[in-house]
Amino acid sequence: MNKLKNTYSGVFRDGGAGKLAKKRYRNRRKRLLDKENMLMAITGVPYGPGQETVWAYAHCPTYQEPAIMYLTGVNQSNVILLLDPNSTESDEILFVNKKDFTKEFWDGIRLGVGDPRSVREAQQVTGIKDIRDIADFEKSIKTRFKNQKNKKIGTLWMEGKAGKKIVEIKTDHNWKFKGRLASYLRSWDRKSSLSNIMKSHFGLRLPLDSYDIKNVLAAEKITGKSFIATLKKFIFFKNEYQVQGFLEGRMLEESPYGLSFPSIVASGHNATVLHYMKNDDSFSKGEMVLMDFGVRWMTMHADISRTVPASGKFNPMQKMLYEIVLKAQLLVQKKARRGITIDELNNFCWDSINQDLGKIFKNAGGKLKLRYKDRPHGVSHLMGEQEHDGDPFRNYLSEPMQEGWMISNEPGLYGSFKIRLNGKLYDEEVGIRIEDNLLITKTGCENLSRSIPKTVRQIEKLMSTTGNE
Ligand SMILES: [Mn+2]
Repeated sequence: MNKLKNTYSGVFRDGGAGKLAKKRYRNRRKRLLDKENMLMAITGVPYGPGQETVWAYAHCPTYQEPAIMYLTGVNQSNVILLLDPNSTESDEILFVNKKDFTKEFWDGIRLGVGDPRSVREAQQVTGIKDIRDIADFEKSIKTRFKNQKNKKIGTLWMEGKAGKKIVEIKTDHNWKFKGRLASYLRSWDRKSSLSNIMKSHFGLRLPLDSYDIKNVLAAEKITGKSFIATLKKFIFFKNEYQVQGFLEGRMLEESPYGLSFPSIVASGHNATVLHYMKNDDSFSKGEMVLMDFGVRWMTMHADISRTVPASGKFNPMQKMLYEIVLKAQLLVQKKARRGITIDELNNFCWDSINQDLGKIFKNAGGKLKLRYKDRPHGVSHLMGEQEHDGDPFRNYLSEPMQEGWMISNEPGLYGSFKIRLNGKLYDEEVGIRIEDNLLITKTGCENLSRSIPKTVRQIEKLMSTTGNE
């Protein structure tokens, strides 16, 4: 059995729960069934990395639709989960492809149906007893639908509010699947309707459980260790991609689950591009380097940003600006607690930075031109099964935060700055971002990335400890 699980490790993530994994996923499905109490169908991603846009995104070991990942742990394309609270036959069905041994010769093992042994294996791995061929999905859901009293099917699609308007994401697999279910309903029963389970799903998924928190801490630990190793070698690196290669190499060495996202390594004025991706510039003397990076552990993510001087030592203006950002970051951490909103955190954060730019920087004779009005981006986003989790329209910004939510804490400062300090003129385009990951707790918050160095002293000290770590 253990051997079997290991064979399927790429397509089933136990989330760190080991033998208890099946129970944990079953409980999640049960809670959704209890909350919605209707027939539901949720789709996985239609294709895996490298399958559609041939070689693009080929390296992405965890790629499943996060809702399916959360409910089943199954990490393979072309699956559908059906939940049916009123059935006496089975209240959950997992639909997968037929076992295809030629395909497995090319791409590796998948859960499949078609011969009794494969079905047994799929049952053993996932703990779901009713496993069926995805080609039979329409037939199966039709039968189940006829037995429903409320003539409804629940499914997941991304919608939110933009002002008074309802907005929807109409390009993803969820939307396509919704269209497919809608066309079934039109032919079966014109009075029936689809119901969006997004709100209840996120309500259940966003507060992390103890396994999730352990997994985040594992991700933070690897991410932090890799960052420290990078700092100790930093003065030998001549450009952005050398830093990226080393940093990502260290992270990937310690996790089979892949990076949280492609790293940003942006030096000098490149750091004023918020999602800088080129990572191909050489370092010039005296500039800072902004890094936004992180690794996954199981399905959880670390999402960390640090800004360091390429030379190993901040100049006086860089230090002044860096500490303005750091002060705002510590303030956000102090204020983050259940009941308050991310909108409120944004006010604390950007007020603090804008006030300090006046009180500290301009007061000392500094001149600046920001690349934005008031605030460059939000200080926090939700995290979890996705590096950016929660509804993509971010309506959660105005909702009171709950215990168990994980959020980023990432103040930044981007623009041109000029000041004379101790008789020396500094004139630079600067991008600074400092990002940690906070868990909202009963009494406040816990900084899950607290052990990753970020003060000027800590960074300069590590960068002067060159050579072998
Ligand atoms: Mn982030």
